[in-house]
Formats: sequence, C-alpha cells, structure tokens
Amino acid sequence: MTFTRIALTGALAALVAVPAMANEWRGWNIHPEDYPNSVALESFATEVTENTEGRVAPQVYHNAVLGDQPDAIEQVRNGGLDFANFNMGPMGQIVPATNVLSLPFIFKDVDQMHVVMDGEIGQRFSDALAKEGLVALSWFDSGSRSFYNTKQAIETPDDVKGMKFRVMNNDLYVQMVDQLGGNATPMAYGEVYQSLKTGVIDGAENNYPSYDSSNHFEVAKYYSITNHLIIPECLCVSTATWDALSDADKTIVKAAAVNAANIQRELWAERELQSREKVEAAGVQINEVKDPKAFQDAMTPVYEGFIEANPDLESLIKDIQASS
Ligand code: GTR
Repeated sequence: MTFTRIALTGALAALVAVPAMANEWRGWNIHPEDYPNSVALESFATEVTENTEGRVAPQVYHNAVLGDQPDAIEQVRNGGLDFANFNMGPMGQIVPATNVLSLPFIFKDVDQMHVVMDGEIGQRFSDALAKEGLVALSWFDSGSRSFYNTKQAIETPDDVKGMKFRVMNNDLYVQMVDQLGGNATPMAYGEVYQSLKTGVIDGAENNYPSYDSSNHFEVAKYYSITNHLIIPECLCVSTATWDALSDADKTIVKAAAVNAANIQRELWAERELQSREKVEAAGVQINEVKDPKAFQDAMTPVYEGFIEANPDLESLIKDIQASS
C-alpha cells in the first residue's frame, strides 16, 4: 500500500512538475540522428520547447521507427502524429498537385527548386497540402537523385534496359523507369538494402547523402549521375495539431521551422560533398551520363500522360518551367 501511494504521488508530482509531457508532439523522421534533416528537426524541437516555455514539446523519432513514409503521411494527416519531415515523392498519392514535383527534370537545378518553393508557387503547394490535413511550415533540400545499381555504369538509357529498380511509392516513378526500358518496384526505403544485397532488385535511385547513410553504396557500386529528380521536402505539421495552437505559439513554431530549414540547407550542402567523397573512397564508381538530354527526351510520354490525366495541373508545370 505504502509503496503504491508513494509511486502514485511520484507520478502525480512528475505530471505537475513537467507539464510539457502533456504537450509532447510526436515527430516522424526517416533518417538516422546524424543526417542533416535530423539535426535540423532536433533544432526545431529545441527552439519550440524553449520559446513556448514547454507548452509545446516536440520529440523526434528517427530511423522510421514510427513506420514507413506513406503510413506516416496518413498518421500526420489524421493527427496520430504531430509533425514530420516528408519527401514530396510519396505525397503525390494523397495530394495530386505535388505530383508535379515528381515529374523527372521538372527543375533545371536545385537553386531553381528553392526559389520556386520559397515563393508564390511554393505557396500553391502548401495550399494543396493544407486541404489534406498538412501544414507545410518550411522546405528542406533533398538535392537531386541519380540511379545506382549492382551491375554496371549507366551511360545511356539503353543501359537501363532489363534492370529492376526500386522506386518510391508513386506511379510516376514506375512510368519513369518504364520509359527507360527498366522495371520499377515501389518499395519502402527500409527494405532496399536487403533487396539489393539479395538481388531482388538491381538498383535504386537517390541523392548522395541517402545513398551513403542507408549503406546502399556498400552493395550497389555503380552510381550514375542522371539528376533526374529534384524533390523538395517539407517540415509539415498536422492541421489538427496546428489548429490547437494559440496565434502566439503558431508564430514561434513557424519561425523555428524556417530556422530549421536554413540549418538543414547549410548542412545539406556540406553532407552532399562528404557523402560523395565517402562513397568514392569506398570504391563506388561514379560516372556522368554521356547525354543527359537522351534521358530527358525519354520522359516526354510521362509528361504527356500526366497532363492528359491532370489538365488542371498543366499551368503549374508551365509556371515552374518558366520561372528562373
Ligand atoms: C530520401 C528522402 C526520404 C525518402 C527516401 C526514399 O532521399 O529524404 O524521405 O523519401 O529518399 O528513397 O524513400
């Protein structure tokens, strides 16, 4: 009895002493702790906790321990999770406008992507996300993605023929690989290493930091620079969570998210170089494709099919292409 009473008293005392526990925000992250996005998310959590004096206490759960990305998107939308760093790739299944960001070669380069996402066009994507239960507070960098595989250097689209590639969960990527003559398998990120190792797939595609941190470079030694996708990532909060905040706390949370994005982008630039050096030192063969235009031209049917199925999104594509 005495023990129970002491324990209860202790628990109550803890509740009173640490009111922030009731205000914990659960945050999903796919990456390990030392990844630029993870460091930025931790800085977001610290800044929000400090500046709201514990009224909001974000906790980041790294390494996708809370589930794979498509599931986590659903959980943040329905308020089961409070915030996350999401790539816009798997978002296309839920927010069709974001599929525009998954069109291969939609951006000329990463700088253009940032200008677009930080401006009026980015706001259009945020508006589309908001309608589906996600408040995009800031945009992270995810570099550009290229193909890697276990077999051979890819120099022309012909080299892709017959190879099996893992893609993120979005039909556009299946079409993209189809047009190059390969086969695509949508698969959770966490399953790719083993699938490469056992030969279930021949390759995948990603930026240098993910190719490095996932250890895919250990098993797929050919990295061919195609830069076919430049996909922004959001720091997103669940609409339900957001709506429960006071205006003053919204201002604090928004500022922390923008600061986190600035930190992420700086760390990202460093990490891209470090990861490239690391994988090269580990024996990865990196090559530039001979004729990038051949890869771009092969995507014409993907654009045509997309515009036919989504005529309302054509102006968004044109506006991005016209922006500098
Ligand atoms: C990474 C991205 C992750 C995830 C992963 C993947 O570059 O940051 O959110 O989308 O790629 O390929 O699944």
